[in-house]
Amino acid sequence: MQRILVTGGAGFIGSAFVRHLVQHTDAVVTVLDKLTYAASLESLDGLPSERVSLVVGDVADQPLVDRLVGEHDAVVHLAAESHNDNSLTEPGPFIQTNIVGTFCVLEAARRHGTRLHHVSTDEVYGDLELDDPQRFTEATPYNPSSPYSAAKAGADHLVRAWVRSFGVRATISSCSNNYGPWQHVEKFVPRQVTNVLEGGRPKVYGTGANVRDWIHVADHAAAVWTILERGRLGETYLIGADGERTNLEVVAMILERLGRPADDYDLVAERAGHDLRYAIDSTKLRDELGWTPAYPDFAEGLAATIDWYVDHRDWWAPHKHATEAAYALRGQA
Ligand code: NAD
Ligand code: TDX
Repeated sequence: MQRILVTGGAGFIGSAFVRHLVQHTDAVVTVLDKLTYAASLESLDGLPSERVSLVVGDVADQPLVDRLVGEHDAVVHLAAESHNDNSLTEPGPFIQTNIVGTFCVLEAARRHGTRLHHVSTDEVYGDLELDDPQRFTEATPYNPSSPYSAAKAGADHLVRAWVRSFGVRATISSCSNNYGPWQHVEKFVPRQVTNVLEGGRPKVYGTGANVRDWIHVADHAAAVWTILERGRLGETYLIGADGERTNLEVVAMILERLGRPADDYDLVAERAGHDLRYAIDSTKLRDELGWTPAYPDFAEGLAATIDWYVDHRDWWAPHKHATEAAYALRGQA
């Protein structure tokens, strides 16, 4: 039996990881989460209280993090400000949580000798040309574009330095774009689905030619557990499910599923510094650790996710108005 501390465990991916731990392991889990606007306690509803407990607090609160890390066998660190558009409006919280928060986790892991897995993103590598035959690998140089991805890159560099300089027992994973249930309506897929469900239209930045490499959140969660269990210390693993689609292709799939015409969307203002394309080569994770996605068919996973949003209006509707108001202020509504 392992005691695992999950920072950001009330968020979209963190809660999927906690559900994975409850369903597939005998770990006892503590969630440390500040419960920002992005958190959802409903995503943890129904989990057994003898297996999962919640501490409401800040990952940048060093004494709190030090105590909690000392009480656990492993830390999986997901707590972050996660939305690029917010980082362009107000970068401060991204520096504080993503960099200072990771520093606090690292110092605690160093002091207590606790195993750490740090959850990062493919965005640290910057972007690729649309026609580039290459995909990101673990050897791709860091080249982040936005305050969000630069803060995540900064955190990754701290983890690598703490591994090398202090022998902290850590692994890093960088995953591509996640989709699935419980994702906040600010993100691309939920925003477009709920726009349609509210009688509006999808809002696509720029030309919509940008490519993202989609993976179901349950596959990301399973991959993180695989790396925590069997990953080599000090290594980075890229997580992806070969799900490259242009934004317009995804919008077309959403419109079709919801019975709307294919051209029923709006092109809106471009995102500043908008990365063109992300694409993950996850050969290392697959060959070395034997991970494969359980949701290899993006169309199928997306359809199930759309249906989930149709069925969970009570969950997302209270957040929709404020989210769209923020987009309107940026000229992206
Ligand atoms: P999210 O925004 O849905 O959840 C983040 C969680 O962290 C929330 O519950 C929030 O309350 C919590 N949090 C924020 N600041 C905190 C703080 N200071 N102290 C404690 N808790 C805090 O994000 P997500 O999409 O679930 O992403 C989780 C992690 O995965 C992040 O580190 C992100 O960079 C990474 N990631 C996300 C994606 C993706 O597609 N969403 C892809 C690759 C990597
Ligand atoms: O309304 C929109 N219209 C639009 O065209 C929104 C919200 C997004 N977009 C575009 C921007 C991107 O090309 O869709 C794509 C996906 O956008 P986001 O959902 O904001 O994701 P992205 O910026 O790619 O970052 C995501 O994947 C990597 C997560 O939010 C990050 O946390 C993760 O690290």
